[in-house]
Amino acid sequence: MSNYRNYKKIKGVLKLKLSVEAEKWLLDAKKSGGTASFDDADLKLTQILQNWREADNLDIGILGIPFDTSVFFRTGCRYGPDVIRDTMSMYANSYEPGYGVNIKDINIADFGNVNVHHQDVLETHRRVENIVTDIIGNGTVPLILGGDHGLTYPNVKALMNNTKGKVGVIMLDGHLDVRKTQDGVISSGTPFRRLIEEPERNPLDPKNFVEIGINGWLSSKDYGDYCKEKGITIIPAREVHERGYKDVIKQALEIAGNGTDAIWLSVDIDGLDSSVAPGTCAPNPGGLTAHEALEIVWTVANHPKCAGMDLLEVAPPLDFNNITSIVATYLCMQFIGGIKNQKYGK
Ligand SMILES: [Mn+2]
Repeated sequence: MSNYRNYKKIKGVLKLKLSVEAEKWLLDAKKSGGTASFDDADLKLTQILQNWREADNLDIGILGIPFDTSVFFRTGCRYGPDVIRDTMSMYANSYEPGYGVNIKDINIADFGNVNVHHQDVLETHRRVENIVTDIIGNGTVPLILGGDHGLTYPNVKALMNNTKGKVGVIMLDGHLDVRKTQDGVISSGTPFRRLIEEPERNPLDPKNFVEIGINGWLSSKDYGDYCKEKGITIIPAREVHERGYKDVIKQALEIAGNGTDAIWLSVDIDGLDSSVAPGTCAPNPGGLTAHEALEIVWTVANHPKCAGMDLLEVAPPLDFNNITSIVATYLCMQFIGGIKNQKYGK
């Protein structure tokens, strides 16, 4: 006879009860892996996350958008937010010895995921813009986990909604993302043309827009010409490798910060080389190295005008050994640490 049957027979009621020993080794399901520190000197990111509903003010708010309806071919980045969170909860500690930065005292919460409408791109974008506008309106810097790159339109629009003057954008990406809205359909390749052409208030001035990491044979000449005509600054991945990221990021911050009130950082994971970011719709051989991307994110986050970041196109079903979610986690931590350093110092 099983123990279960014995239990019922002895107690006379059917009530779930685990032993003290069994309960001790179970984690809260929402933080799976997160509090599993084997050393009490460790302080994990998940241990400093606050409940946003109870917080007075937040420096940073994490938000997931599990939406990939706008991806052309290989979908899967709708699973990005939750897998990146799981990876963060396992890997992310609160101190970076190289920078000497400790994020222990930053006010940070996870807002969870947007309840998206998988069949309706514009309705999803409306919900996202609404939520992110409110988050920024509370003085919180959003760290947004996508989701497809089309979502950068409502994300940056939310910053525009909160800004009197212009917004500059620094984007890491293998692709130009200035596609036209073909047959009325918004794709993951359209966000930046939309940001330049659609907002009624403070549209993106192409002179404040920098694309870093452009690479490969996946773009069209029409769109290259569009970027040139508009005055968008394109810094191909090979130029970053040859000039060095420090010089590139200095130029990018000057352009995105010139006459603007705020800078948005948009990271498409396919801007990174496919050796470190294979788990995405369009992997990019020859893209930015992990080192270049990590230092660019760190430097932008340290700039006083940096007001938010989105990290897009991580597609766990296309990944190998979680490698893409791990580099995504590192990029997120560079951003969190950079904002901490920007606001409070080390
Ligand atoms: Mn993109």
